[in-house]
Amino acid sequence: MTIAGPAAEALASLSPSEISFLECLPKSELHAHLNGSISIKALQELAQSHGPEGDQTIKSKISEFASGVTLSKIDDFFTLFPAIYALTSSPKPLAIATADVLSSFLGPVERPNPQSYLELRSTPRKQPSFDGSRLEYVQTVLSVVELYPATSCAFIVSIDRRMSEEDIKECVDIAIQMKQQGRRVVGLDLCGDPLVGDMELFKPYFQRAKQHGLGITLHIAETKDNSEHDTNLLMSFEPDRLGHATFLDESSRKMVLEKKTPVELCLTSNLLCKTVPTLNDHHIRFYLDNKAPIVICTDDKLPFRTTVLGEYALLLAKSPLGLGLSEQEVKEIAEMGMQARFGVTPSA
Ligand code: 6MZ
Repeated sequence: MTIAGPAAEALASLSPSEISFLECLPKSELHAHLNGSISIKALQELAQSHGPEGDQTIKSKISEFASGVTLSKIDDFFTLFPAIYALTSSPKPLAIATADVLSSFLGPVERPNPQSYLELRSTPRKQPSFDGSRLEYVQTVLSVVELYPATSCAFIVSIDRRMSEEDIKECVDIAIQMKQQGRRVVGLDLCGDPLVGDMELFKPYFQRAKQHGLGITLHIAETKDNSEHDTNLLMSFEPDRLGHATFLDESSRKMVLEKKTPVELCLTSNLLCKTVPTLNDHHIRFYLDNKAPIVICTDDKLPFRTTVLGEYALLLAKSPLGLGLSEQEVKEIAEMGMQARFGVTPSA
């Protein structure tokens, strides 16, 4: 996976012994979107073998990913996905993409890295963007996830804020059904354009998933335009983890600290989507100051060109390239990530 931008600069500033230290730390990636995490190499291969013939848009989009996307605001981010979806539009290429993402996080399936763990998330698609049903989408991803041991990897079903009630119901039913059949679905996520959708509609479905033992994680307060009403409503879902939580209001922050809800933090993603101006302004400071649980994640390493190691480098590197934390602090953060897994109990 190509690494460039802030994480690469932070990594380049570290000594060989600091890099070896980071390499040996546990890496619990709990916030990675499948279609945002595919490598350039796999996309190129998919474009050759499964892409719409002669489609220049896809080729130019892949070059754009390779040289680094520039986003002027987070809204631009969501326009990146149709080109990727055109390459994962049926079970076979979806399985190839999943295998690529898993091996990039965990190492080869026959010899996964014992220090790495991944809860991969994805939004089940159907016609017209996927040549199959939503159930087939989930089963395809699971068939690859389950090639790895349960101590390495699990799957979270994402629900997009743009979905209709019928779509939400279908996805939640699939997640519950898969869990009941002993398949490796461990949670439900809420994602997508942060300003779309009426969260009241989603609440009973997330409650139902929770009752069935699925972990709940929500993208919350990702932009400054998210209303306090939206955030408070999402907090009433009683999430087990939160994604981003960049603009959490006072009362929600208090609740997060009281409940010790782990927050999935994606440093490079926030910088490149411009929801956080500089690393020193990042809300990670709030959680560190309050000794609250956090997990360091990559979000979408295809456009953000980062890795978990690169994100750890942002913690350790001296300011302004990094946050200047001590090795002991970074180690404790890495261990917190392992504690926040849905799929494996902390004692396992
Ligand atoms: C909100 C995001 C996201 O599900 O097709 N997604 N939603 N905020 C983010 N941070 C910048 N990054 C990715 O992966 C792609 C989908 O994940 C969501 C978007 O809905 C995107 O379409 P899957 O595997």
